[in-house]
Amino acid sequence: MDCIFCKIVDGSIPSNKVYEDDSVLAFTDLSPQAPVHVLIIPKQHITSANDITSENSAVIAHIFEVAAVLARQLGIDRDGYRIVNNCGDKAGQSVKHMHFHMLGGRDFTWPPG
Ligand code: DGP
Repeated sequence: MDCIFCKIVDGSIPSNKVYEDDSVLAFTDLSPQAPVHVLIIPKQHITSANDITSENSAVIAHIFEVAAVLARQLGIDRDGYRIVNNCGDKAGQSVKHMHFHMLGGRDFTWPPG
């Protein structure tokens, strides 16, 4: 499958990894939008949030466990941070392998753009 994030998972595209285990990988975003900008992805290819099912949802729960650990490691847990999933074209999902942006190190506005 021609998927950038699957290639990051298999190592054929390099990345700056900040966390890895059997089912989840986290790496810094190529185009950071905040002082801390990490992408947390399931290693298995899930196209978007539309494709979460009872069969694959355990990895989503695990991603949020990893996020809590990473927030502490990255030093953003106390000040706060934002976790974002863009689903589909209108939300600006450019990579069709589901991922969560973890953004921190600055103030964020609401509502998002
Ligand atoms: P989204 O627009 O929500 O689909 O976010 C995709 C993000 O992926 C975007 O912030 C840029 C990042 N990105 C795209 N290609 C690469 C890559 O090859 N390496 C890394 N580290 N990040 C990438």
